[in-house]
Amino acid sequence: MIIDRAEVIVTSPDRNFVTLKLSTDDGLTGLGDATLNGRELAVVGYLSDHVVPLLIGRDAHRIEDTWQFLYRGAYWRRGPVTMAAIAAVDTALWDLKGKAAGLPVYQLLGGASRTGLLAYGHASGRDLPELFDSVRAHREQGYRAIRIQTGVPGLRSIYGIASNVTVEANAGVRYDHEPAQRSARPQEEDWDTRAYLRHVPGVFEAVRGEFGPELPLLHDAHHRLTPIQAARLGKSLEPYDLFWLEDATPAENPEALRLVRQHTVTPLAIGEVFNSVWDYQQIIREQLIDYVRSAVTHTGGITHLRRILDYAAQYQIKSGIHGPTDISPVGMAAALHLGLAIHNFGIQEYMKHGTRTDEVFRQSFTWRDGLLHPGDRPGLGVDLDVDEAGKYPYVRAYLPYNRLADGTVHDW
Ligand code: EZ4
Ligand code: CO
Repeated sequence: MIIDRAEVIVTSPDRNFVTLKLSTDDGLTGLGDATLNGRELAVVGYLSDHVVPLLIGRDAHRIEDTWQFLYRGAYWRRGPVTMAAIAAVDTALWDLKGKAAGLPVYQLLGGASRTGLLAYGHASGRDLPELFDSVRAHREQGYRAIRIQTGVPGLRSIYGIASNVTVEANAGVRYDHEPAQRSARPQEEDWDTRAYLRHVPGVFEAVRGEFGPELPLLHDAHHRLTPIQAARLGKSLEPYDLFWLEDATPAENPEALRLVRQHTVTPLAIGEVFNSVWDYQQIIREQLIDYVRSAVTHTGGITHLRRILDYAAQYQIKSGIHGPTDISPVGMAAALHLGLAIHNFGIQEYMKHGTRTDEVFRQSFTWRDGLLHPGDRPGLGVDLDVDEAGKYPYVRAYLPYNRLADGTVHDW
C-alpha cells in the first residue's frame, strides 16, 4: 500500500473545507480533514508545498511512523497549522487502513464501546421566545442534549446566535451558528462582560423552568472571561445543573482554571483551540477540567487525540470532541469512529452541515434517537465527489472579532 498520489482539495459548498486525498498503488483512496476556519489557505500551503512531496512513495500502513516523521521531522512543532496538516495525513491513513482491512475505523481502534454517541446541538436566540423556539426545534430533531447561547440586552450581535448574514457576498444565506462570514474583512461584534454575567443566569433559570430538570444543558463562554469572572459565572449557574461550561477562560493560560475550580462545581470543558497533549498535560494531571474539547482535525488526527483521551481517562476526564460546521464531514466521521471506540466518551457536538456540503461529501453516519453512529463501511465511510467539489471554489471568509464600548479589541 504505497502512496502514489496526494491531492489537497479546497471546496466551498456552504463554507470552506480543505481535504487531503491520498491514493495508493493498489487503488485505494483515503481522506483527511485539514480545515482551519478563517486561515484555510495556510494549511493548504503547508500541505501542498511541504508535506505532499514527502508522502509520495511512503508505506501507507505506517501511521505512527508517519506521524512521528511529520511532527519531529519538521523541528517546528505544534501550532494549529502544523497540527491540522498532520491530522489530515493521519486521518487519511486510518481511512486507507480501514479500507485495506475491509473494516470500519472504529474496529481498528478496538471496536465499539457503546451502541451510539450522545450528541448535543446548538440552540440560540436573541431573546427568550426565540431561544425557546430553537430548543423546541432541536428536541424535535431528536437532540437529547442542547447548548444554550443567548443574546445580551444592549449588545448588537455576539458569538453563538444564529443570524441572517447581511454582507453582500453572502446575502440571504442563513448561517445557523456558523460564525465565519464570507467577506473581504472580518465582521466586528461587540462585547460587555458585566452585561453578560448579569444576564446569563436568568436565561438558564428560564430554560430550566420551561424544559424541566432532566435535559442536559451546555454553555460556551468562548474564552472571554477572566478567571474571577469565570468562577462567578460557574457559581451562579450551579442551580441549573449544567452538563458543562466551555472555554471559560482564554486557552493560553490553562492554569487559570485552578481558580475557577476552587469556586465552582459546574463541570468545565476546554480545548477546541488546543492542538497537542502538551497543552492538556497540566490541567489533566491537576484534574482542572472534566471534558476534552479538541477536534480530530486540529489535534494531530485520530492517533494524537486518542493519546490525549487515554491520558485523560486516568483522571476520569471524558471526551467532548469539537464538531461545529467548520469540521468537515471527514473530520466528523473521524470523531465518530474514535468516540465509538474509547471507553471515556462523554458527548459529541453535532451541527448539521448544509445540503450542498452533503452532496460534496457523501456520508454514511446515522442519527437516531439522539445518538450518532459512524456506520459500518470500511474506513471512515465518507466519499468525496470531486466533480461536485469543483463547482465551489474557495471564498474568502473570516471569523468575527470583538470590540468593547470604548473601542478596545476583546477576546471573541
Ligand atoms: O467558535 O468552530 O464550541 N464551538 C465553538 C465553535 C467555534 C468555531 C470556530 O471556528 O466554539 O463555534
Ligand atoms: Co466552543
